[in-house]
Amino acid sequence: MIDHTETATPSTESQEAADAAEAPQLPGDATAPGDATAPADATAPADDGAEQADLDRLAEPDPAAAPDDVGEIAPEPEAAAADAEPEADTDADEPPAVVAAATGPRTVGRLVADVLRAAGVRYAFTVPGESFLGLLEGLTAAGIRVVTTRHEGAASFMAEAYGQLTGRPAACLATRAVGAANLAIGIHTARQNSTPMFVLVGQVERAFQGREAFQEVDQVGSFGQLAKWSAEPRDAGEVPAALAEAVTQALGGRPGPVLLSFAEDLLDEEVPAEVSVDATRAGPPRAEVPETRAVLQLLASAERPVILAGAGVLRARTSSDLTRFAELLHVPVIAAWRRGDVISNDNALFLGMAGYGSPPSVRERLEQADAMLVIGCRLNEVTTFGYRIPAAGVPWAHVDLAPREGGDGLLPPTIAVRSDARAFLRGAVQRLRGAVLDAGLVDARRATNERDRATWEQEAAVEGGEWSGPGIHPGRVIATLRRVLPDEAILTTDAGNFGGWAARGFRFRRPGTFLGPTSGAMGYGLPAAIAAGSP
Ligand SMILES: Cc1ncc(C[n+]2csc(CCOP(=O)(O)OP(=O)(O)O)c2C)c(N)n1
Repeated sequence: MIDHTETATPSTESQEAADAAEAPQLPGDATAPGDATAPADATAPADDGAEQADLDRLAEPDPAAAPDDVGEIAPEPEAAAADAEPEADTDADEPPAVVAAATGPRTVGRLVADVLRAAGVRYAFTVPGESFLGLLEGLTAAGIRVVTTRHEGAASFMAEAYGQLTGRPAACLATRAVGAANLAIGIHTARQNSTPMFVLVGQVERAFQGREAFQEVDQVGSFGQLAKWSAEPRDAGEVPAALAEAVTQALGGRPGPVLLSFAEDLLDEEVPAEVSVDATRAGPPRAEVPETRAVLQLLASAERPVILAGAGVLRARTSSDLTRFAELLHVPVIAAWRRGDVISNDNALFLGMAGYGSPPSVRERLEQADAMLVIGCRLNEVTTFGYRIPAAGVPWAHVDLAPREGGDGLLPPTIAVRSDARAFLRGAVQRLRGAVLDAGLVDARRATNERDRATWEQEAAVEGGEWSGPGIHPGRVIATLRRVLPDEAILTTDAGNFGGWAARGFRFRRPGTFLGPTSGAMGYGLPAAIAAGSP
């Protein structure tokens, strides 16, 4: 047994592409990948004859082709057909409507619930406990569906999985100390997965605090430290500011879990009718035109550039834009660890997933890059093979909600772009449409990409080879799953050497079809699958 590793080295042999099958829509999202109709290959640049040296046009693009509001660019008809991801933040899976709008004074529990609902929370996962009954009542009244589990660990994983899959935060709730401590694994997972999540825990009534009362513990100072931010408001007057900060922290910048601890008696206290909390959030940051131009020049002028793409692309529902971007520049894409569904693995430019289970060609290709775009990826230890990617001396751009700033022995990017992945990609694709690349460079890239793809395909096949047992050949299991599962099926996993077989051998065809903990937490797979199937 190997702690925290998934280092299986599956044997190799070719793997047939699986038959596509009719599939149910992604649960909980009416505009989910099931709506997709075509791979994103319709927007490749024109024929080679048009590809002549004209990098100046990258430097000075037609202003009309680069509107300021890049997020508003309407997709072209063929691009729309290729869009495999749902629009972000759809209300299609609307759970129960608000039972009764709160008019007049509200309890703190109801105020909390109303703010969560306004922040986008539709589901709360919990093992109910008596220390937060006031909050449970508020949730139902506010129109948040409460799902009960048998263990708080599962509740926290379900909330994380729901947030990871939909981009919308879910909540998990637990009773003071004993239940709350069980949420720890999911809080940690949400932190490492950059998933927005609200963690709400009951606390000992205020009159008894400080005496090591029944189930009393410093929740903010203990497992609250696993969260991105945590607080325990002392009285009703502190609650609005704490809620506003919780929303900002959970959804702003690099998203993450926040923990709020409430004394049982505080939840039942009333706040005046005029008390309100502003839960509105500013839109995500967007790349400036000169930044986009600099990134395009970096990739266009390199010989062996590569794109390393992570969860930020999935969260922004912008996989089809990434595919288009890569195709326009002829730059291959490698997925960050556990983000293997970031673009279709059948795309000729996809060169595998980094991290545990990856074949040697993935690391080699990353190390050979002479320029790199890292997008929507925090460059964690596993993805970077121990912080060795990007390699020293290689120019690289980091497009992220929280681009790396350097420090802690980590190399800063050559170009840091604080931007939502979708905003960057849409702007960049728009600029690239009018640009013309050097024909010789394009030919060279095509040849290299074909060779690299063939190497990866050969190394990443898992079905063949000897298997002396026990049980069934794991590679066979993965290959069979690919054959029988519809493209829209969502695969979930947790930690263990078995994960290496899926990491290397499964072929994702749609974004939003994989859920896994970058925390390496065991026990995630089943609750995540249940959450993925939430109605
Ligand atoms: C919650 C949790 N506990 C412990 C670990 C450490 N750990 C990682 S893999 C593993 C063993 C997994 O065994 P199994 O599920 O049988 O899969 P295998 O590795 O044998 O394929 C353990 C204990 C962990 N990652 N998460």
